Amino acid sequence: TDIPLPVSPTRPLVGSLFELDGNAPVQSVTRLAREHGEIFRLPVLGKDTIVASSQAIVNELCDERRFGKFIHDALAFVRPATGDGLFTAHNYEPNWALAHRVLMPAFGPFGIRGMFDKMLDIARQMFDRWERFGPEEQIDVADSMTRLTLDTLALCAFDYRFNSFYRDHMHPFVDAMVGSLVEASARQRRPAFVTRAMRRTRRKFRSDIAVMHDMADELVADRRRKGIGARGDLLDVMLAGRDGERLSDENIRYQLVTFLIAGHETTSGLLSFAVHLLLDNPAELVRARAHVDAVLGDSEPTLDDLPRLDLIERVLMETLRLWPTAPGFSVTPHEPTTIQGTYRVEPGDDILVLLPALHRDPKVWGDDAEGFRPDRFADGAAERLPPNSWKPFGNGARACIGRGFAMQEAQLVLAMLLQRFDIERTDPGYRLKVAETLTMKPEGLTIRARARGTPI
Ligand code: MNH
Repeated sequence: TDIPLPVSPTRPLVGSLFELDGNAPVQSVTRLAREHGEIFRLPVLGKDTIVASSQAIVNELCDERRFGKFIHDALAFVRPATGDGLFTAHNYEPNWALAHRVLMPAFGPFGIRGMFDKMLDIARQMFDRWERFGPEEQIDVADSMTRLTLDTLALCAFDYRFNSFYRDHMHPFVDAMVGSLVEASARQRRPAFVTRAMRRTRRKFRSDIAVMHDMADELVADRRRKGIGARGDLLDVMLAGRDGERLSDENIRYQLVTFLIAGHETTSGLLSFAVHLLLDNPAELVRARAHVDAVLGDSEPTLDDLPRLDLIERVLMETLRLWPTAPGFSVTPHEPTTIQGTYRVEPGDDILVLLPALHRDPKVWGDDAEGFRPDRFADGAAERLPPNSWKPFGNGARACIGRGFAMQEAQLVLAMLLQRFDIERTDPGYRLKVAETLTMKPEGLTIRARARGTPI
């Protein structure tokens, strides 16, 4: 059954390039998916991506006996920065399994519990600042959350303080990171010969990456000077190794840059979308606030409070359903096979699991798939969903290693926000605009935050 895939309208050579908005590729592909259905072929610049967006199909793709992670272009172009670090390593590269073994325990429940106080440290910095700004200041939510998650990641992972809340301009690492990610993403939509001719752009890309690598190397050198093992953070774990297994200096550099990139943009987007969705759904905001008050009262959250803040966890899960901030991941089959017994695919085919579409599959989520209803995940309801309906953290062995870290941080921060502030939009007519880099974030979302209990 060698049935061709539905093909989206295409032009010679460039394929569907012009149907994709370069600043919003995921949102354009999601619109195309609505037209072309649960699986279709998207040709761009002579390369095809097979786009999958229903639970029935994704459920097959998540069978690791048949399919595994594929390093699609968007990731391949980031490899100059992150090499065979966990995120961008091919399955067959030995450093993936090695780093996975060495790092897993540090990201497990016990490991992240030990990071709670550092998460609290940075959260306090952000909220104290909001409080001192007073209720008239315009707060750019995504900007604030990005400072928070970057500082949290660096403090927890390698005991480094970016001090983003104490500076106007972000740390040079951030400019270098944003610059290199923008260029990596542009390369997907630019023929290789054009990139080869753009000497200045290539030089800038190389120097941005050098800035990030130099910073990683400096962190390692600094730790070696101060002594390995006293802190027990991720950097210690990587430098000390585990059961006689150790990562190379080059690989540690790649992991550091990987954590800095993968570990903050996504969580910052999650927190920003959560704020947006709660403001859009005042009844849910009131409910979430009452829940936080009931669990915490006036006390600052502790580690032991988190399991009892279950509604906050559901708010975050529902936020990730509607706005999965890492909007897709790609797989390829181990052997030639057919999907749904119909669509023929081969090893090396790029099959993209398009999360914003999967997460709104009406067969799973019903007619109100577009609605924000955290109670979809109440009391074990998530386990009763069809398998592989909700995949914001990817799949199987290659799923997100930072899931527990991100959820702990986001739960703490959202609970504190609701506990400490009344928030409102500065622009009541705000319509959601989603900015895309490798990840998605709400753009132009600004709020005013009034410390609760202060007179109006
Ligand atoms: Mn994270 C892999 C989403 C937070 C570090 N992450 C993935 C994948 C998704 C993902 C999806 C799978 C990608 C693929 O298959 O190609 N990650 C998220 C989301 C959040 C997130 C939505 C926050 C919300 N991730 C974090 C944090 C860290 C992190 C925080 C680090 C501290 N993620 C990783 C790493 C991988 C990964 C490392 C690669 C894991 C592997 O392949 O072994």
